[in-house]
Amino acid sequence: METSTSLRIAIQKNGRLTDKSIDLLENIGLRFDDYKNRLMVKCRNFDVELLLIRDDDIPEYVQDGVCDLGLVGANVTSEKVADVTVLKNLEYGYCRLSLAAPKNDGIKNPEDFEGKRIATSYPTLTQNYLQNNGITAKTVEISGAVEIAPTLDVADAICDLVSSGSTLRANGLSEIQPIFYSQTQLIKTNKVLSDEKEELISKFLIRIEGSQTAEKSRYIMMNSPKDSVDKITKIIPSLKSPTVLPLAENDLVAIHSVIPIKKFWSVMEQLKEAGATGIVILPIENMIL
Ligand code: PRT
Ligand code: ZN
Repeated sequence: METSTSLRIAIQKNGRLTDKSIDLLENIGLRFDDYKNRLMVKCRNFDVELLLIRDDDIPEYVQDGVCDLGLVGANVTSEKVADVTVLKNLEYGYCRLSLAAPKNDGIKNPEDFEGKRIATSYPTLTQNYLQNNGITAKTVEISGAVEIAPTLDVADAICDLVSSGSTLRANGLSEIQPIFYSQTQLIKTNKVLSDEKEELISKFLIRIEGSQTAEKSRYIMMNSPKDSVDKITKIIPSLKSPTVLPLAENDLVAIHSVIPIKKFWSVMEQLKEAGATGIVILPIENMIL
C-alpha cells in the first residue's frame, strides 16, 4: 500500500553520499530548497519529496514502501538483505568490503581467518563470505571505528569498507581479501505504485542514463582540410555520424562529434596526424540518445 501521494525518495542525511546524491537529483532537473538539517524536503518542480535519513535505514524504508526510491550503497542493501529492486548503479560511493588483519600477525590468506574473531559492521556479508569459503570464524559486531578493534583486543582482525586504503595503513592493518564490491545504487520498492509514480520513475531513469552518458562523453570540434574528412571521420569513435560544416575558408571544414572521454587521448594524436587542427573538447551537461 502506498503511504504518500508524492514520489518519496530516501537519501543519506549527513554523510559521504549526501552531496553526490543531491547533485545527481539536481542534475536530472529536480530542484530543492535548502536540505541541510531537514528530515523532509519538498521538490519545487516535481511531485517529489526527499526523506533524509541514516543510510542504514534506507533499504528498510524502501522495502516497507515508506519511500518509493532510495539512493544507497549496495553494501547496505545487501547487508540488510532488503526486498527491493535495484534499478541502477549510480557510479559513485565506490568502495569494497575487505577482510584485513594486523601486519605481521601471520594472517596472509583468507584461510588464516579460521578460528579468529573478526570485528565488522557487516556481519551478514562477512559470514556469507566465510561460510561460502568454508572458514569458521566469529564476527564481533561493531558499529563504528572498526579499524581499532584489534588494537583494543576486541577482535583479531576486521572486515570493513575500504576505498583508498589509507585508514587500514594508518592502523597497521593489511588488506587480505576484498569480499564485496560496492557503489551507490538507485533502489525501488517492490510495493505496487500508482501509474503516475511509475511514469515519473521511468522519466527519472531516462534522465539518469542521459546524465551518466554525458559525464562519460565530450563534445569534440576540429577543423579539417576537405580532402581529409573521410580519414578523420573514420578515426572519431563517434556515437553517431559526425557533423561536417562548411567554413569561410573554402578548403577547410569543421567536424563536430561526441566521443567517449576514455577514447579521447588515444585518438587525439591520430586526428592531428590526419590533418585536424584547432581541436576543442567541451563537457556535455546532459544527453538523451
Ligand atoms: O550516519 P550514517 O549511518 O548515515 O553514515 P555512515 O557513517 O554509516 O556512512 P558514511 O557516510 O561513512 O558512508 C556512507 C556510504 O558511503 C557507505 O555505506 C558506502 O556505501 C560508501 N563509502 C564509500 C564508504 C567509503 N567509501 C569509505 N571509505 N563508507 C565508508 N568508508 C569508510 C570506511 O568505513 C573506513 O572507515 O572510510 C574508511 C576507509 O576509507 P579509506 O579511503 O581510508 O580506505
Ligand atoms: Zn550508516
